[in-house]
Amino acid sequence: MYKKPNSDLWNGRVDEQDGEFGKRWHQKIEFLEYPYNQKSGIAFLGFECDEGVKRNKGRVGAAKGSDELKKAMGGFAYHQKTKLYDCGKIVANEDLENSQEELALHVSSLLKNNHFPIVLGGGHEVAYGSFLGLYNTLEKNEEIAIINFDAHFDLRQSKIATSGTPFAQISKLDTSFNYLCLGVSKAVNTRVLFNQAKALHVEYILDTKMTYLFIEEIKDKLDKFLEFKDYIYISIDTDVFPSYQVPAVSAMASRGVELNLVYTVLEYLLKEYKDKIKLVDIAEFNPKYDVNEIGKRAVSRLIFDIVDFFNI
Ligand SMILES: [Mn+2]
Repeated sequence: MYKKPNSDLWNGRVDEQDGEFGKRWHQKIEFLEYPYNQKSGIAFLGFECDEGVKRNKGRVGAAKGSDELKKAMGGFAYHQKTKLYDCGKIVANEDLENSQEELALHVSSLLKNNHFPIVLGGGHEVAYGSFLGLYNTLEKNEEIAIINFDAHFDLRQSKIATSGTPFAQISKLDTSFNYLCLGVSKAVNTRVLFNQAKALHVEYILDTKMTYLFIEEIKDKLDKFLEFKDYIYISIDTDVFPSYQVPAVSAMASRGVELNLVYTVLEYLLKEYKDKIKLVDIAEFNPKYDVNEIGKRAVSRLIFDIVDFFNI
């Protein structure tokens, strides 16, 4: 079910004497409703969903993630030139498959109106809906590259959709499957999942190799992976980060990939491949398990940084 944007989520300090240059996001955010036909901008769309994590037998609570992130972003200083829109949210129900289709419809509409969607989950089941939204706008023979920052492949074979199946679902669509997973943990993905990744020609870098020591190898891998691809979809599962940086997730990573490294990789992608990147989503941020707002601040700051690259 679609819910219109809620202005109550956007609050922050007001420096009245400083005029336009003293403004913060809560003063600049505009509210845009489906079907989103206004001047293009960065479009935050929530996917309020616990159903995927519930079906995957994880710790639920990520449904509240999108509203909490919007609340956290209100206080950011506005440096951007681009318009910022809160586009409301899709509230999922027990019919997850249907809710993913509904999300896809909204993402397609944002893309057709030349917005840059940043979809805020929800569990990682958000990824199937996000991808489907982009996929449904494609002309024939166009290739989407998926870059997923995640401790897990999320390639589990299952009759029903869960937070552990989105990329397996995508691999079954009638398009080539180009998937690079950054930060995979050997400790939490079984050999079945590694075999599944191999069978689907999935590329990956282990969490142990996602450090600054390997930054050139990481960039090389990205360049090779992105050759001949038309569009890029970036998914960020916040359980890729070390638990001390983002404790607010269903499945905490004991090792994880540092926020700063993810920032550097995103900076590289957004500088080198900006025109191809069509869509970003943030998954698995679960405020229920946050500690003193550490996770909320880290994840919202990452969104700030992504938005900030659009100044260039
Ligand atoms: Mn995931």
